Amino acid sequence: MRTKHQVAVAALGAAAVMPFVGMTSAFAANGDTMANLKPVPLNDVKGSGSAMVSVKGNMLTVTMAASGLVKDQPHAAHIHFSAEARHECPVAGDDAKDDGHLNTTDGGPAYGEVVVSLTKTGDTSADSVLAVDRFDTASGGTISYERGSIEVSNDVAEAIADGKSVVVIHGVDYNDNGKYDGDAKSDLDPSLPTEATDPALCGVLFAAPAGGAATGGGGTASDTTAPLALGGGLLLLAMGSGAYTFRRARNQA
Ligand SMILES: [Cu+2]
Repeated sequence: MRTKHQVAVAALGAAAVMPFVGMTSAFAANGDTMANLKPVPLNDVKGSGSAMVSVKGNMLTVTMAASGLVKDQPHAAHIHFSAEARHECPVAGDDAKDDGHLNTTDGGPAYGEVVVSLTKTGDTSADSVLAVDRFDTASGGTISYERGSIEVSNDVAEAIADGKSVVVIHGVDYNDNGKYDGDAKSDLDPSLPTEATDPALCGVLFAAPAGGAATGGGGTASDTTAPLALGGGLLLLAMGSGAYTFRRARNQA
């Protein structure tokens, strides 16, 4: 049973915390988001993966796991967002040139511009969009990525927390010879083959359910949870037990 003294301390504690909470929400976004990474249509990708982005003010912590990528080749990876974009992954109908593949530009109307470069070291801004020496090279076709203290603008932080941003991992292998080559040049950098920069995996970062994502293992088994189980071992470890249910994932192409 509580004494009057204990009640007073509890009340004081709440009073001290509440102005801080109000201040935080007034200036910045907060929240956890999750993306189920699936193959981009038309690009001959069979991999899968998952990503979690935690937003605290202007700072992001990103955890990402993927498998089935072109082995031992640099894979540029970004968070994309533009206010005018659809906040979706591209569909086959986005193939503007009708050349049978979706390059990075084709996906623009769906996912927008690069707002964060998921480099392993150094700069994480859009300036590092093709900093190939600082992206994961997918040893054995697998990426296990984790990085904190990624600073973004207020607008980007809010967009991510609101479920409007998209994670894209680039790098495909149309002729299936284990490397980036071919005559078609990248739409981003003509010195690179288009295989090096075409989008491979994509997923919208949806807001995780309020109060945390853990459902105690009661999540519904479906095709949307299978890739997470395959590719997201590291991620699940980071999140603790329980499975996310991607309520809107089925709407993605
Ligand atoms: Cu990208």
